[in-house]
Amino acid sequence: MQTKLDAESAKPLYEQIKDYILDNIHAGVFAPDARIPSERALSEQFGVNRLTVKKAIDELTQAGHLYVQIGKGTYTRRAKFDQQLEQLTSFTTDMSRRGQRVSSVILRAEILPATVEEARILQVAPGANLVLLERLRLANRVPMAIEQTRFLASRCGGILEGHDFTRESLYQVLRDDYDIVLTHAEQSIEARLATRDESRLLQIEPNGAILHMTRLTYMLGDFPFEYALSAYCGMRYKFNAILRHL
Ligand code: 16G
Repeated sequence: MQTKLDAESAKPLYEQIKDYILDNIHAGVFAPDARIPSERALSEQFGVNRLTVKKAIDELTQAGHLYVQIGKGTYTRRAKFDQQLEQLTSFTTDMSRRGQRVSSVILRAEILPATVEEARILQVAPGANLVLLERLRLANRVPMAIEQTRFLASRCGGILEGHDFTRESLYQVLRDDYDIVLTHAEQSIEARLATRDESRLLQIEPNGAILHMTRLTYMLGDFPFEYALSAYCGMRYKFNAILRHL
């Protein structure tokens, strides 16, 4: 691993410092969520101007490899969760597969009449009862996403009273207790900035990156059942798909 800078190299010094930091992250020398040496320490170590180090750190921060905790220092960012897009899975399944402990904070749980738009999407009459469940989803206590889901109350009476969604999986309850078999979903992903509340709940910087997902999930018989709007933390997720040639 590079420990000295090469003043003769065509590569600018700040780029060489970036390489040094990235190499240390990849080699595990700078562990995830660990503080890296300060600007001053790095500038002394390499015998360069502090501004050179600052430029390297700023660019790595912008690219999502590092984050700054004001008054504390600069830390390495944990690798993103890779998620396949082809499978219809629940948050609990996705995270459990990775050995993460799932928990949720309930933000809203109530029965509400469908608006005209919701009724159109879920193919029910306007005013039909929908369960609204909004949760902050955590993996090993780290906030990952805010999910707001609406689904047909007529199919699953008493679901909010009978279950503790701070720890239970909605998809599992639907399957085990209500015989609801979810078959497929249409999902879109858009980029946007976090609102103030989202930044606070997800513990990300103000205006942090959000991957906004809209999911319409169908049950057996091809009936729309769930309409979910989710705000996933852009810095903690990466979505993958396999593309086949036409
Ligand atoms: C997923 C779904 C969400 C669903 C939830 C159920 C997206 C992108 N994903 O995260 O629609 O309500 O799983 O999770 O919206 P659970 O079974 O763990 O409660």
